Amino acid sequence: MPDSRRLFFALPLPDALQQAAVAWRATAFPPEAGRPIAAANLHLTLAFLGEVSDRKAEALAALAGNIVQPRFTLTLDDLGHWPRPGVVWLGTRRAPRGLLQLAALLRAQAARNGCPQSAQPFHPHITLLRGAVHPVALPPATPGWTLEATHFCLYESRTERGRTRYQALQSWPLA
Ligand code: 2AM
Repeated sequence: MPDSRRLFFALPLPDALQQAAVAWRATAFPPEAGRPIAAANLHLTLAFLGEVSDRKAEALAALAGNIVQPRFTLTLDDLGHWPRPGVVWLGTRRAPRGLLQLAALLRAQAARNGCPQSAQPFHPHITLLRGAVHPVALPPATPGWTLEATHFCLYESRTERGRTRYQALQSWPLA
C-alpha cells in the first residue's frame, strides 16, 4: 500500500449548485469545447498539496483545524479559458477578502510543510471543462450564482479505471 495520496484543500459546492452548473454548462458550451467535469467533482481549490505522505497529511490537517476564518459569500460572475492547461473555468470578478485569506493561510502552511506552492498568483476558479485546448466561445455572462462558503475540506484525488474522483476526507467550519 502506498503511504502517500494526492491531496488538496478546497471549497465544496452544494449539490444544488453543482447540478445547476452542469445543467447550464450543457446549454452554454458545445460538446467539442472540452471534457465536462462530473457534477460531484466541481470544487474550488484553495491549496494544492500534491502527493503527500500520511504523516504530512496529518500535520497539515491539524494546522487546518486551528484556522479561525470568517465565512464569506462568493459571486460566481466570471468565466475564462486557459488554453495551455486546457481549462474552462467559473470564477469571481471580485474575490472576497475571506477567500483570499483562507487560501493564503493554507498555501503558506503547505509551503512550510514541504508542499511547494505554484509561483503563479492564486486565481480562485472552479474547473468546468478540461482538454479545452482549442479556442472556446465563452457565453457573455454566467447565471451569477452565489456560493455561501461555510466550511472547507481536505480532498483526496483518486483515479480508478480512468475515472477521477475527489473524495472529501475531512471538513472544517468557517466561523
Ligand atoms: P485545476 O482544476 O485548475 O486543474 C485537483 O486536481 C485540484 O487541484 C484541481 O482543482 C486542480 O486545479 C488543482 N491542481 C492540480 N495541480 C495543481 C497545481 N500544480 N497547482 C495548483 N493547483 C493544482
